[in-house]
Amino acid sequence: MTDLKQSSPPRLVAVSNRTAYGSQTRAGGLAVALWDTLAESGGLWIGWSGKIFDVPRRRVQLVEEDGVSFALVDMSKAEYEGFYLGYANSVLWPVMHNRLDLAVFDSDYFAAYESINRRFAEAVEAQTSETDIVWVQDYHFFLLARHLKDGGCRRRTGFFLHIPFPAPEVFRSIPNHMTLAEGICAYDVVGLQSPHDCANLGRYLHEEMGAEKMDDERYRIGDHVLTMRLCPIGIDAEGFSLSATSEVAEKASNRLSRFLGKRNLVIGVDRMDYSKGLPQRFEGMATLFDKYPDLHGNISFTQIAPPSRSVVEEYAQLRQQLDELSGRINGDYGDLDWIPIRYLARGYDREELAGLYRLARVGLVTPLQDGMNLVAKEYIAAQDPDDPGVLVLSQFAGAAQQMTDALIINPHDRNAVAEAVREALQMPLDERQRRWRALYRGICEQDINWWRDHFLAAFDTSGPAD
Ligand code: ADQ
Repeated sequence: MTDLKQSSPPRLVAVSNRTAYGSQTRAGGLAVALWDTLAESGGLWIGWSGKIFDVPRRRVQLVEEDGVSFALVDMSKAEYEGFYLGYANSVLWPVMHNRLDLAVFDSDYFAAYESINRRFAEAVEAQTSETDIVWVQDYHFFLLARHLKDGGCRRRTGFFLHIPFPAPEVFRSIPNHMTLAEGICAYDVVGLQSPHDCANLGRYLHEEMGAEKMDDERYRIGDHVLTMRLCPIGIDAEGFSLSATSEVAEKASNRLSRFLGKRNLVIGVDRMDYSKGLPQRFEGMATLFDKYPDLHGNISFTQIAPPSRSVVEEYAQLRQQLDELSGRINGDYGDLDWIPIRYLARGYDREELAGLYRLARVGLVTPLQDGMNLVAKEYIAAQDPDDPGVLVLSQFAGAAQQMTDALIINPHDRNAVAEAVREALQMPLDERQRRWRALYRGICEQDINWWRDHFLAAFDTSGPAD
């Protein structure tokens, strides 16, 4: 068994594609939770430098900021295209979100993925020691621990998957799925967002790798023991709640209020991504306007969705689809003094967002697949306890497994979306308060620090049975 009973805590080493180095927007969330823990343990954060060079370079730049050390790895243009745009975002992202139809299986992408995972493993080996805990973030690095082991490097390694783990039938369609699975099995601890993800990975490992379940969390695969921990990510609920009444938040909220007048605000906030179900959400709102003419002129649906990964074709197409849909719906239902859908293709800073969430009578979070969805939690944290809004949440967001007091809907069912928004708009104050209190308690109990501690505590019990 791993022995962590030493006088000082082990040093934590985080690995992620992007680090928070030099970031102006570290406020809240994962970056802060990791940063605090790294600073406390004199830790190190390894990630991509953000720089792309025409030719491959093996440089690892060592820098420091606010008590945290960073090891920043460069990529060549070809590596960035094959690893990041290619394998990570055109194979793994679509497949893990159940969109096999969008996956582009190109063997050059996989070669780039392997090579970058090896490069990062070499950086981990060079920059860490056996007593460190190496915590790897997300689908960019399924193979990192495998490469460490193959190079004879012994480290305690954990991996957290921020996105869903799909049904084994879907995962198996990736040509290199067995290599990825061997990658997963090389970690000591694997953290997942929802019970559904745990069930899917558990079944896959049993069927493909012959994994035997030892207890609630541990699987034996050959002579290796893997701890699979259910570890839903949270937010800094109290901090976010405070920021919703900050000066910046109130300024943003006042600006929007002036435009809204007496209309109720229904808000959506998402990265522009096909997993977020934006066209379906727009159609759901069109159904609402169609069924309930009494709402015309009385509500405003505002969707904030800054473009992301716009060089990947599917993302550019989505942008076009949303432009067309919102134009059509506004053309069909709008009037001289009413724009039914306001669609803003840009981001806002966290405090501004908090103010906008607080102003909204309904928070509409309807992804088709989502590992967790932090917007759902932020919306709840931002509400006024005396007069809270209502969260309408997709059953396919990891958050739905925890946030059962939201109005849970199937995002493919436009009628269900319309009816839930209608119900939310009509919900009596006492029911809104009761639902909000339960939801707020939940996000405070399992906040971002709980998430970090719960994951790292798995190292206390990981390893073979005594
Ligand atoms: P994402 O898919 O990026 O992350 P999500 O959890 O929805 O998703 O949001 C992450 C953050 O981005 C939130 O803090 C949110 O406020 C911010 N954000 C979203 N839209 C924004 C906008 N329009 N303007 C400004 N900020 C915006 C992945 C997984 C998720 C999982 C997270 C964390 O896909 O399922 O919840 O990681 O594990």
